[in-house]
Amino acid sequence: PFLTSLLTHPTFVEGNCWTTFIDDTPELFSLIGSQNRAQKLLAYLGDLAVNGSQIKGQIGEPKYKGEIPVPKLMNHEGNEVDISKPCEKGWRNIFVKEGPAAFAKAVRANKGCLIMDTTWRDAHQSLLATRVRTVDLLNIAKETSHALSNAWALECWGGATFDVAMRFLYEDPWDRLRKMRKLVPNIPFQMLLRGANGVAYSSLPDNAIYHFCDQAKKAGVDIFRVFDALNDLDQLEVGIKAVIKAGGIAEGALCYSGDMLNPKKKYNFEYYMNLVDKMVDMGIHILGIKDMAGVLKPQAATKLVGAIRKKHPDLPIHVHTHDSAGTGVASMVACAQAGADAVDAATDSMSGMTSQPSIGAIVASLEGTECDTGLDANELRAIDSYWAQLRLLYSPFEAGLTGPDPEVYEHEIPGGQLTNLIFQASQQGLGEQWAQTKKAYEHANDLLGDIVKVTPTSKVVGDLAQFMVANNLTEDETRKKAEHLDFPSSVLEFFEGLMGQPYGGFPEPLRTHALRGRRKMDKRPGLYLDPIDIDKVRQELKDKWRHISETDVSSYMMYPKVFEDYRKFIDKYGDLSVLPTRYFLARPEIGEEFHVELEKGKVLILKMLAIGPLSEQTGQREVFYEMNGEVRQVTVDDTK
Ligand code: 3PY
Ligand code: ZN
Repeated sequence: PFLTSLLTHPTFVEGNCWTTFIDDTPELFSLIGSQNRAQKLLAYLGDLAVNGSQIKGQIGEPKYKGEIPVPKLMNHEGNEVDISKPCEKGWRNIFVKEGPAAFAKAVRANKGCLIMDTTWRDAHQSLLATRVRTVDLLNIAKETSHALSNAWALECWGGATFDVAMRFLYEDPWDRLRKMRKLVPNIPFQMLLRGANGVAYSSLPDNAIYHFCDQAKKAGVDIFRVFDALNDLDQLEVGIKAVIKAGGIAEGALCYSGDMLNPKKKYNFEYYMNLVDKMVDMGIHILGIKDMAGVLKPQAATKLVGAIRKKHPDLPIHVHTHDSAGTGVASMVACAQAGADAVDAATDSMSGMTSQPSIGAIVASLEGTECDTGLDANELRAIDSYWAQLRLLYSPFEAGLTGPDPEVYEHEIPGGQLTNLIFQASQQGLGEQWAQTKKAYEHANDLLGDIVKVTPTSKVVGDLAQFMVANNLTEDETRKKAEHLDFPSSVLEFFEGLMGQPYGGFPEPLRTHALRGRRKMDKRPGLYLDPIDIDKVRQELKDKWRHISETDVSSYMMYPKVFEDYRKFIDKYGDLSVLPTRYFLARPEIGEEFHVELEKGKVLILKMLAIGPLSEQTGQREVFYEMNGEVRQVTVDDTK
């Protein structure tokens, strides 16, 4: 391709070529760059055409493959909102100009109850296996900056979105963050940080967490919701300190579990109040109440939020929930009325069940009261019309939920995990076994000492439950036979202490029986880990991949193997984030024309012409595409 670019370059053709021509003509390289990119893109499209989508978790093709129009926004006076530029008004300005303490003070002084929209993170993590791609967020970003300009924040990063981006969508999560930030300069961006685990599934050396938070703040995160899956204060402290050092807003979150109004349950009112006091002492700017399973009933919400409000009048309170039981709106309204400064909700068509409660329902419920959200229902509805269609495009990742599951008050499975387990059960046609799995989850939790369940401890309980079902073991039998059972690795890691210390200690003698001589950590795991030599890691990555940014270093420290696999994929197929989702998930019809903008102004016009016959000798097929008017072909291994 280089020779072709050179031979066809106008200067060369005119015979005006001098010796430094190649050095002085950088567009030659960009031309080769885009030809290379085009060829790599064709390799992906060819593969998809022959072998179908290889995206993990995808079942079938999208239900809707048409264009998704970006809605017009009409304000309450009936005038069209000018969305040619992102909105500049919003709560983020206070943070940017005056810092975290000023932000906390301003939201405390606000009369109503603000909303955090979770659509860009938890809602699709809980409903669509975290598969929503960057391009689909960017397409609605400017409009969102206007419609939600009065929101507390957009939750748009962290949690599972980080590894899923690289692992399954072949995207750089940092690139997503930077691009969203450009289009939404005004609304605070919030992320979910798993304390000393960062965005991974077990503890990392502390310096990796500090490095990560510093990079995340620089790339555009404002508010960090920091939690620990066991409410282990030592684990939480690592994350909180790293956020404060990075200059971010530290939202320290307690994970709400059980039912604090039920005197038989382990986690009571005093337990939660003590956690709040300890986090306040650590210097948090905001208190988060993280109800990951949606078990915070309205009455408990009123009592807990009311008491915190009274004891810590200057502390902003922000509540998160899932609507699994169907009580999400009622609980969030109760929180607002008890003095919460912000509650979480998702756009209507991405809300309900294992996701957050509906933003429209909460806004309407609080409208005109002293807890008014300051959001405009019409503008929210316009944004929602985009999401209603987008959800159909992502239909291959639907778990098939049909209604609420109030049994969550018993099994306490977090929203995201509930969707996963239902999906797995429906794949295996396990109607009967699903009921059994939910019961086993309850029993597994009891066996482990009734622990707080959220990533990564929820996986421990889930793995143990599936292990018990598969081996036909009751709770009692598991306890009795523990010395002879080969427990799932996550259970052993939990018992070793790799996820921190559970409240009330580990269950004995089960822990000792299960570990059979493996190590037992009694302090936070980070204290046993040596710091990472970040300079060395950076150099090694540069030697291997040449172009390495500081955020790549962070990705690698979080997920070494996932990062390397992602880079190998990019080397082979290029950056696919530019490909519209419909063509990322499914092949086009023969003759259907579509456009891909490789970069600003460089548009490819593509049309699949034919898929050739299978060659008996090579096991390959030729796929023919028309690209900007020229016929191109790719050879693809038929692996079907
Ligand atoms: C995550 O850790 O990804 C969660 O969403 C926990 O609720
Ligand atoms: Zn959640």
